[in-house]
Amino acid sequence: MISEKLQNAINDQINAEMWSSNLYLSMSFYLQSEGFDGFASWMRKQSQEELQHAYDLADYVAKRGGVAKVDKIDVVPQGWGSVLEVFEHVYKHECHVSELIDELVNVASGEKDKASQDFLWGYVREQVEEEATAQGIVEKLRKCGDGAGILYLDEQLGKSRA
Ligand code: OFO
Repeated sequence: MISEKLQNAINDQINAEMWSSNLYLSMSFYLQSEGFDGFASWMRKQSQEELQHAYDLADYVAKRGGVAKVDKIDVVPQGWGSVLEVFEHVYKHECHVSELIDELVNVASGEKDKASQDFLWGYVREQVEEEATAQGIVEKLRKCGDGAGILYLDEQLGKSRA
């Protein structure tokens, strides 16, 4: 059975994942409005992925005898200056999420809950991927500058499964 302290900490993370989902949806709408359909579609998949993270955390809490909770989600930013700015923001945000997940592992460890630590390591590994992916896109965008390369990247990301 999960401790109340860890249950509450995971519930906070569920809220954070839902906030991330809204952030990426907001970015997707911005990219779409700028005519970058590929980037917009990639970002929408990211938004769905974040929601899935929230569902998985909730299922885990329930499986361990706790109660998952839906809370109020704060407003997310909207409108960025450029595609590069959007992806720099994604990278910064994923680094922040990594810190939240690390802290969650610390709580699970403080509660001596081995099963939860094991479950949460999956999220730690996922964050390594998410940071690297965002950083990779930022680097490519920096190389593109304002040139036509950005249209190629838009097309490529639109085809990728995120
Ligand atoms: Fe982008 O990360 Fe969720 O956890």
